[in-house]
Amino acid sequence: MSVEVERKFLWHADTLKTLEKIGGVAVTQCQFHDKYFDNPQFDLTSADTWLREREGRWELKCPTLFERTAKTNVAGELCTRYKEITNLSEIHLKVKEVIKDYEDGERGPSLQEEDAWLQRFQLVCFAEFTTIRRSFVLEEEGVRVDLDQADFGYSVGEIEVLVPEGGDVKSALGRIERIAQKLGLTGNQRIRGKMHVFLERNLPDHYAKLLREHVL
Ligand code: V4E
Repeated sequence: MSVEVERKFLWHADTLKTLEKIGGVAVTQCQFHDKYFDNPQFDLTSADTWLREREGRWELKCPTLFERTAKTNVAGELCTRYKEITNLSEIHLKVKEVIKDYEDGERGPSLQEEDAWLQRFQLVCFAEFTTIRRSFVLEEEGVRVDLDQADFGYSVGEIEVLVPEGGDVKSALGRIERIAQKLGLTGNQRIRGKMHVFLERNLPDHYAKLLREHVL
């Protein structure tokens, strides 16, 4: 488990030149398809828990304690801090913790089989899209910058640092802030991610509920 500290921003053609000027090294350009899963009651996303399959790998993001309180307590916090879980057994445990109502082990299918665990928690895909991502590293600061273009017509950038469990989040925030300044980012509002825009366009009622409940 690690903590992903991240600041999103809106990028444009000039961002590529600026990144080069400030020492960003282009590392990859790739394309990936994400499928996000939840049960019909949206228990996971209502708990700000994001389960996805990216190119055959399962990943789950859930808020750190700071993130759970930041929305109401810390005005102007531009960075998000989410735990990132990639170990399948840990993902199962987290899903079980959030979804209380599921088929128990004796009656339900085994967690080991992929389709079976989705069935057991009634998980179905509610969002899927493809992203083209250009990634850069700023070696001096140990920061990565991703420039994403989603296939439904939304582009967003991210300055991010992956902090190992128990690592120095404060230092990550400082490094992100320095890169944000070098990129000339202004504004004191969090920038919306791809999922925000996808939900707003495709599942507006659920999006409105998540906004109302301060999940997003
Ligand atoms: C954590 C989260 C969601 C899951 C998608 O996470 P995100 O980092 O936005 O996607 P992506 O494709 O860049 O993943 P990566 O490749 O970096 O692992 S959907 C909503 N959230 C919470 C959230 C939030 N409340 N506010 C902001 C600004 N971002 C994310």
